[in-house]
Amino acid sequence: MKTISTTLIELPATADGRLYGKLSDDIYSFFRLPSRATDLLTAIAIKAGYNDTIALNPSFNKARGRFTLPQMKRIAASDVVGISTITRTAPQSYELADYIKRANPKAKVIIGGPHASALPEEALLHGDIVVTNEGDHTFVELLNHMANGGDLHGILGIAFKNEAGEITRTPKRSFLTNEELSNLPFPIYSKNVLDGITHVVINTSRGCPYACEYCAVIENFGREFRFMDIERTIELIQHTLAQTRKTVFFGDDNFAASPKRAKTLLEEILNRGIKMPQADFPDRDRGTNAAGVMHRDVSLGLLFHGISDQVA
Ligand code: B12
Ligand code: SF4
Repeated sequence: MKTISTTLIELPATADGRLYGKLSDDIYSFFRLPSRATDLLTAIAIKAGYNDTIALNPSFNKARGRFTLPQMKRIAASDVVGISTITRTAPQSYELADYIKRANPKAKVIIGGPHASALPEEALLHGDIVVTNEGDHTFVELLNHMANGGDLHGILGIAFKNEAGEITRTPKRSFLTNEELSNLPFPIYSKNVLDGITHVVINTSRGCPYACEYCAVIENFGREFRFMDIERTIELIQHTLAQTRKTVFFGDDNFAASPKRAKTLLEEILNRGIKMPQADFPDRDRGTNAAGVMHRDVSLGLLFHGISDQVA
């Protein structure tokens, strides 16, 4: 197997959408969170044997939002550069992809995330391959492809340009099952990230059974609510808290989509005496008093209620 050097990047939001533009100054500036996908994808690549994989998040550099010289060198020497996008960070991500293609033409630029998933044709104007929807398995298959060769047509859930320059989309990949979610490795955070964050994000489930028409979650992660088993979730919480005592932000699409599971999880946190630093997360309570247990007993605070709560 060929050794591959892989660098994963998520860029911060900027006021003008430029790569090195002024960083956005909004409510999210109060919270400094790790990247959504890159620390998890790094762990997944390393578990698959691609040890030379790192995630860069320039938000945590001294010059916030700007790459350091060693990071620029790393990007310029990488075989694969993966960029994670939401709509808010897409323009600067494309600017970065164009820069990488000029500075390091041999690198394969892979773009993923909710924005590229929704508009793969747009992302392919800048990257070589777009990963749509969940990338956990797709990313490993792409790295296998880079290492061993093979036919991209056999990899589900991607878009790329064929030799004639035409855009090819392979069939969608099934969403991860509960068991597959439970078997994912835990995200690997660099010291830079652990030192820089104000909150750490823990995701215990994916998908949402509702269907608010403006929401990208359903398109990206599906309507079937999938979740890690309780034991694995507790392990993830303990593993994360052993690295940092920063406040936990549960980033699940809909943490309490199964109120019963939410309550069981909270009770397990209590029963095992896990001391949670004060935390925030979205909730859909539906009469189970999960929110009450959170506030009163597990000392979790600040729920993020979606607008959907008023309209659903
Ligand atoms: C938690 C969360 C937040 C948190 C914290 C984010 C964080 N750093 O963790 C907070 C509250 C801060 C937040 C803020 C915002 N958010 Co938000 N957020 C989420 C949520 C619920 C989970 C994110 C997450 O951790 N996902 C888990 C990771 C693993 O999933 P992922 O990033 O999609 O990655 C997977 C795939 O996409 C793919 N992938 C992703 N990148 C890459 C890259 C490569 C190379 C590959 C191969 C694969 C790949 O593989 C991954 C594993 O399967 C998502 C919903 C969702 N389901 O994603 C919305 C979501 C991402 N947010 C969204 C939005 C709109 C915002 C805001 C712009 C809100 C606003 N209107 O101001 C802000 C932006 C703030 C900012 N400065 O960036 C939208 C984005 C839609 C879009 N068009 O891009 C989403 C999808 C929700 C929605 N309702 O539609 N958000
Ligand atoms: S309840 Fe929330 S996550 Fe679910 S579809 Fe509506 S806005 Fe999206």
